[in-house]
Amino acid sequence: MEEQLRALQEKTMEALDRAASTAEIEKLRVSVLGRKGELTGILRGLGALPPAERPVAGQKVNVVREMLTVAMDEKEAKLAEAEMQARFEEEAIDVTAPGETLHRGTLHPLTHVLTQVRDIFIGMGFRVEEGPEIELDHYNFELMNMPQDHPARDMQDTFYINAETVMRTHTSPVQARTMLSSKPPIRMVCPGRVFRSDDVDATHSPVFHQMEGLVVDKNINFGNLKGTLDTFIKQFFGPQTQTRFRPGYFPFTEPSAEVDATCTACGGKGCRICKGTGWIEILGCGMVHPNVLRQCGIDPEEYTGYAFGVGIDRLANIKYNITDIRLLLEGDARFLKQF
Ligand code: 2NL
Repeated sequence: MEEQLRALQEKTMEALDRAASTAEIEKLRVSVLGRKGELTGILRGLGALPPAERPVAGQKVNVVREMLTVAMDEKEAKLAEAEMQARFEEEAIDVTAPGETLHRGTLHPLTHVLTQVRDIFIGMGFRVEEGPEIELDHYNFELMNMPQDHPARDMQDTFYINAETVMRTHTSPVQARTMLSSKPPIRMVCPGRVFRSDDVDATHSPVFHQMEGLVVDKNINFGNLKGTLDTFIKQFFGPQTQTRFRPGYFPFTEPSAEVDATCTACGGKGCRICKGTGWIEILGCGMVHPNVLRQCGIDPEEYTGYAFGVGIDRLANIKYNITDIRLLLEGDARFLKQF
């Protein structure tokens, strides 16, 4: 029995020496000290000894059990420490490593310009109104002083949905609806997408963006129009910008004017951008035609008004020196990232 015991002790110590992980030690613990382990087997075997020898033998087994337990505990503690260190190293995060660059989204240049323009007019007391992109011919043309046979209708190539329905060619119908549904004073701007049957090139697109403005009240005159648009242009392009009003023609205004600003590239001296003139055309405007007021339910004897229309795509092109309208409408991230 003693021989058996010594052999087991030696074998176990050697195995313990070789053990390289806590898992191995756990296995060893079960196979030697466990309920069905070898040492327990020896202890059970004591039943075969004469009763007088049993206590001494039992004590010897217990001494070995004690000794092996301590040895296993110590080695296990050491290995557990090493295993934890290894895990720390493996799972360590290098907080000084450079991060992955995340690309931040930006406002689309059209959104940016529209927001600026809108805010300038809100600052002057205008309300912002929106309306449908699919419109009745009646609102888009008829009420705007362009009846069926009006030559001005040929000026615009219109997408017709059916005989009486069109894709709006300007945002004027939004203003017609406002005049029909409310009383003066009216002071409003209406931004939105408009549609014309144009082929795409650097300066044309079948979809583009417009903002129109309308003021109707008693005693509104051309001076009010000039002051408002001059203020808008100076706020948008900078206080050094000059404006000039040239006579123009629109069927829905009389008199009508085109408004130029001093060239944003050369400041008015003349350059390639303004074709040497020093001026860039910004928008169209005029006093609302009496026919338009009357058809929209407003008495032109009592009230007068002015209106204007500005292309948002064009404003963005001028502001950012963009020479091709397609860049604004195609959503190429390499272009848009710059804003
Ligand atoms: C342009 C010119 C213009 C208007 C739009 C308008 C609207 C109503 C009554 C009268 Cl309800 N006029 N709008 C007036 C003059 C010019 O737009 O070149 N836009 C890009």
